[in-house]
Amino acid sequence: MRTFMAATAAALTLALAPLSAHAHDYKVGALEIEHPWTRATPPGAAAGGAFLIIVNEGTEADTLIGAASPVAGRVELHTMTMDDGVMKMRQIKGGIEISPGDTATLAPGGNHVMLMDLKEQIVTGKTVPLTLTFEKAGSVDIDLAVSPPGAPGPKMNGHGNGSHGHETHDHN
Ligand SMILES: [Cu+2]
Repeated sequence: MRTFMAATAAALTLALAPLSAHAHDYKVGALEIEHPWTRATPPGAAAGGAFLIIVNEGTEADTLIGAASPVAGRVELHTMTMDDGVMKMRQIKGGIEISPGDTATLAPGGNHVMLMDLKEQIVTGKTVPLTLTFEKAGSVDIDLAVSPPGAPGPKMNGHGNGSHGHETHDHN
């Protein structure tokens, strides 16, 4: 009976998987991760930005403290600032805090996750695994959807943004 129940549960999980993949949202603790995406890279590119929305539905602040991906030698949290009219990126020390009820938007031109020392080319239409680690909620494995090179936003309705590209700057 136990085996039968387990098998049924597994079958149900499989049946539901395409639905959750389509929604492309993830949950860890009180945090909701929405629309994670990245851009296709040219062959030999050293780095690429990854973007997502984090909604804190809980009653305590939490902080995105790190990330990792099998396609990257290391993953950093970055912010972009204007310096003498030039966009510059720098690493965010101490992570990205999300207050209760708040939304952190990681998007081109602003805070983002940076995949550094890329081990493989990121190809349009595939997905890239990424593990996010939060101070309180712990870790969650997500898949980044891959948009074409230079895409201003994830490939979906109503979520485009007019920010400038992120593909031209240099990390070396
Ligand atoms: Cu960056």
